[in-house]
Amino acid sequence: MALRNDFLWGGAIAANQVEGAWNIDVKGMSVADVASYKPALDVKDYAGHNTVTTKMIEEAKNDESTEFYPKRRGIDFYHHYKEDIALFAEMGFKALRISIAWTRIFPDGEEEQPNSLGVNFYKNVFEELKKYDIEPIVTLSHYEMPLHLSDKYNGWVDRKLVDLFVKYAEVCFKEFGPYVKYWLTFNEVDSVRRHPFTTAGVVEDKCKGYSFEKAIYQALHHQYVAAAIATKKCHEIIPGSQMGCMLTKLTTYPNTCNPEDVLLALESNLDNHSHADIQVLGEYPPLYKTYLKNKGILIEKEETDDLILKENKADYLALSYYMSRTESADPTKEQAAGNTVMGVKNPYLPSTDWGWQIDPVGLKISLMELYDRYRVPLMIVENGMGAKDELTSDNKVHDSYRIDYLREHIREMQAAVDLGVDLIGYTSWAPIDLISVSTSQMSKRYGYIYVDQDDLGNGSLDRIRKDSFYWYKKVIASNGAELE
Ligand code: BGP
Repeated sequence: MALRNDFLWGGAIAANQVEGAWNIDVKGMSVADVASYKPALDVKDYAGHNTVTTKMIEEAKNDESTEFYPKRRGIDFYHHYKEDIALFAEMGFKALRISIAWTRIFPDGEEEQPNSLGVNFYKNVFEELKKYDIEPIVTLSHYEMPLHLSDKYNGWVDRKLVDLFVKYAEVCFKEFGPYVKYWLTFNEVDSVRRHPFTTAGVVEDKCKGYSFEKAIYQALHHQYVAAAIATKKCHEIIPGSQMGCMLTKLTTYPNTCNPEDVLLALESNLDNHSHADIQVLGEYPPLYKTYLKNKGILIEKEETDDLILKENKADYLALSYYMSRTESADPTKEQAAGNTVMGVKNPYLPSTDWGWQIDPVGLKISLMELYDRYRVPLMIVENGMGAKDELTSDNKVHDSYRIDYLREHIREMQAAVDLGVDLIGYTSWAPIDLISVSTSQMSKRYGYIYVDQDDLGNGSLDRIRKDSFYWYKKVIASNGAELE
């Protein structure tokens, strides 16, 4: 079985990691603008490094530099978007996943009227994509909410955020509806649990009268409700639109057939799926409800919340997939890193330079699992390999390791489609080098296009085609048939 003829091949980027221009054209500060450079991030301790305090935020606000806050400069897509989109078009992209920076539309999140300069910027980007027939896939919130809403309300803990987000979403639907059919609400909504500040603006030392843990689950609930209301508005405002939800697919294996290992893996997978259950199936799963109850966490809900979730399910399920993880009941087992998660080292899998375990078959397993469970179209909206690239003296990047990674994942993706999985697209992360979410490094490169910039922001910002650029071009032209 071949991939569908209208298969959405392309790439995915996020505003906070590419745009730069953090303080111009009336843009407000976002949570990403205070994310510091962490070159020595210990991949064995992601959790510790995700702690964000009010003091750290205040320090960042008083520091104008972009050197230690690299997401402020990104790769200056704000001024290079025409050049970058032309390169994506040269590769034959059918789709580009981008996100809208909420702070360009509502700088503080609470203004009465949207910022026309921000609206115009995205209209220009969409016009440019249209020129090349590239379908935009747009995420409304990708780790870039207004910092003001974190400061004032402790982010999504406050119900007020639901209304503010819906207002922002409505502006996007009205302004960009003529260009955009495919939407996503929250990037990796499950990540509120792993990095609550980045995803939901929640700061531990601001939790007064409630626990940090309660704050996290409350924030998640508000995001689910906001996503459901946004889905309804999207359908009303843009006929024929498709609203997806997005999950970090963290497929977990048992380390052995010891039932204790199997149970741990099951719990981890159920936990991961619970976020999609709420958004695609429209309700909190029973086991998840009991889990929260046993933890003593009572989520504050409005009377109509359950109905809102039930009536406004996601049209499709988008996922990011980078690695798999393994669980063991034996605490002495060696650990391995992953996408802001840890797990037991899997002896069958190699790892990237950042210690993420490479598992193409895991992608096939993930797609089978998700399609069997949800029966809605799936879209892979992130998959890729962060690596240290070397630019040769004649301006080439021979990134055969990246080609190998992507080839094997695409192969397994096709194998899942052969088995009957309904897959509508694949946008790899990321088609162009950008600033890493977890470490804010530039040197963790994902692109088919090399960007001449180092970790401290030195460089010409020139765009250079890597070997993988030519390879991906052939993959798209052959609709996935030519992978070698
Ligand atoms: C995903 C995020 C992306 C992206 C990617 C790679 O979870 O949605 O924004 O950055 O991870 O992570 P990193 O940048 O830390 O390598």
